[in-house]
Amino acid sequence: MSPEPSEVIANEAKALLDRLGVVPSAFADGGLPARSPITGALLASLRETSTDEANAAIGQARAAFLEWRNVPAPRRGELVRLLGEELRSAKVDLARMVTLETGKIVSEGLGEVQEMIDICEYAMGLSRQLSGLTLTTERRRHRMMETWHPLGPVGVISAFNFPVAVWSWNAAIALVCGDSVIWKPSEKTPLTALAVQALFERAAARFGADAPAGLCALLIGGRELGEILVSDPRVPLVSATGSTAMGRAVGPRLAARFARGILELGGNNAAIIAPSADLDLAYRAIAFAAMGTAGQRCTSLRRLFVHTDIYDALMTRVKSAYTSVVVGDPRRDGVLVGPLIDAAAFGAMQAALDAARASGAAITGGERISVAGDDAYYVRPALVEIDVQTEGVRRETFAPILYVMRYSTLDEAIHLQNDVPQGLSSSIFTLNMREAETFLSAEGSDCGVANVNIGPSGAEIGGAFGGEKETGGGREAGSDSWKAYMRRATNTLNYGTDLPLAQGVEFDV
Ligand code: UN1
Repeated sequence: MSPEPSEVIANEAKALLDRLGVVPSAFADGGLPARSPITGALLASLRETSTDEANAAIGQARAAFLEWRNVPAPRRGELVRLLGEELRSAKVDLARMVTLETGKIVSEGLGEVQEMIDICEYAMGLSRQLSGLTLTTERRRHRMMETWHPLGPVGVISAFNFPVAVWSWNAAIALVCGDSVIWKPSEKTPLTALAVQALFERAAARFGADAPAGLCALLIGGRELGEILVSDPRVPLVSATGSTAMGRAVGPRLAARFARGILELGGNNAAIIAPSADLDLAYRAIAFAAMGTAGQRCTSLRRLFVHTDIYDALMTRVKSAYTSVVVGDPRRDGVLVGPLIDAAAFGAMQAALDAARASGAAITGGERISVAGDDAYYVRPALVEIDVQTEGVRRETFAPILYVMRYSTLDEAIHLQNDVPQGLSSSIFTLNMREAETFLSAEGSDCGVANVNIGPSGAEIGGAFGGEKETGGGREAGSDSWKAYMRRATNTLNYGTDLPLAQGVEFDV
C-alpha cells in the first residue's frame, strides 16, 4: 500500500478548521509546523505569538479579570454553558481534529471532547455553589465567615496527549470562579488549540458584552511563552501539565514569586491483580489502561503486579490481547492503538526496552510496525516480564510498555507499587473486601487516584484529578478543586456595642 499523499490529511485538517471557525491566516505561512503523527504529514504552519504579543495578552487578561470578577458567578456560568453548547455541536469535528493531531483513535477523540462538555456542565452548576463557611466565634455578637473571591489571570500550560480536555478542566472552572485564562498549549498540538479558541470566541459573542475582550487568550509557540506565564507577577496561578522535568523548571520559579501552581506531572501507574480477581474483567481493564492512547496518558498503566497463583492464567489472556490488538491508522474501524506522537517518543521507548532486555527481562512486542511510511511511528505495545523493579521500571516512559512483576503478599505488592517517585494513579483487582479496603486505606496506595476493579486511567471529571510526590500535588477538575482558582478571605464582623478582643487580651485606652 503506498502511503497517503500528505495533501489528503492536510486538506482535511484545513476543512475542519474552517468549519470550526478558525481564520485561515492563523495557520498559513508561519514558523511553527503542525504535523499529524498518523502519517507524519505537515498539516499547517502556524504564526507564533511574539514575546510582545504574549505580554500584551497578559495585560489584557488582567484588564478582563478586573471586569469579569464583578459579573455574578451564575452569569459567568452562563458563558461556560454556552461554551459547552458550542462543544456539543462541534463534537465530531473537534474530535476528528484531535485524532488528526494526536493520533488518538476516533472513540478516544470523541471521549476527549465529551470530557470538555462534561466539565462545562459541571462548572455551570458549580457557578451557583461557590460557597464559604460560617464559623463560630469566641466573641459575643460577632460573626466569622469565609468568602471566596476571584483570583486573577490563570496561566494554563498543557501537553500534547490531552490537547484540549486539560485546558477545559482549568478554563471552565477558572471562568466561573471569575478569573481570566491565558493558554500555552503544547507546540505539538497547536491546531486543536486554535479550534477551541474559535469555539470559545463563538460562545463569548453569543454571551454578549459582559464577556470582556481578552478573557481567554491563546499563546502559540514554544517553551519561552510558557516561561513568560510562569515568570509574570500578573499571573497568580499557573496550572501546568507535562513531565516531571517540566515541573522542576516551573515549580521553583512560581515559588520564587509566591505564585500558586497546580502541577500535573509524570505518573507511573500500577495495578495489583490479587488471587480473587475477576480475571476476565481484569485483562480487559489492563488492555485499555496499558495500550489505550498508545500508552500516552499520564494515567496509563505502566506496572502490573500479579499474584503468583494466578500469574499464568492472567498472562495467557493479557498476552493474547497484546498480540491480537489492531495497531494502525487511528481513523480506521477496528484499530485500537494509533501511532506514537513522534520519533523522539519512539526512541525513548526503544531505549527503555533495551535497558529492560539488558537486565534479563522477557519482552513480547515493542517492535515498530510499518503503517504509513517512514515519518509515522507505530509500535506493537510491549509486555515486559521482569523480576525486580529496576531504575528503568521506576521511570516514566511515555509509550506503551507494561512491566509485569509477580508478588506473593499484599503488603509486598503495595510496597512495590508505592516504591516509585511518582504518585498519580493506581488500582487493585480483587473480590476480597479486606484487600480492597486495605488498598484504599492510609497504609495502602499513596497515589492521588486509587481504584478497585477498574484500571488507573479514564477518570471522570467529577472527582479531583492529580497526584502526589513527583506528580506535583495539584488537583484539577471536580470536587473542591475550584478553591485553587479563588482566594479565600476570612471575615469577622462585630454587630455589638463592645469591642472584646480575641484570646481575652485587654487594651483599654
Ligand atoms: C492526562 O493524561 O494528562 O484519567 C489526563 C484519564 C483522563 C485524563 C488523562 N481523564 O485518563
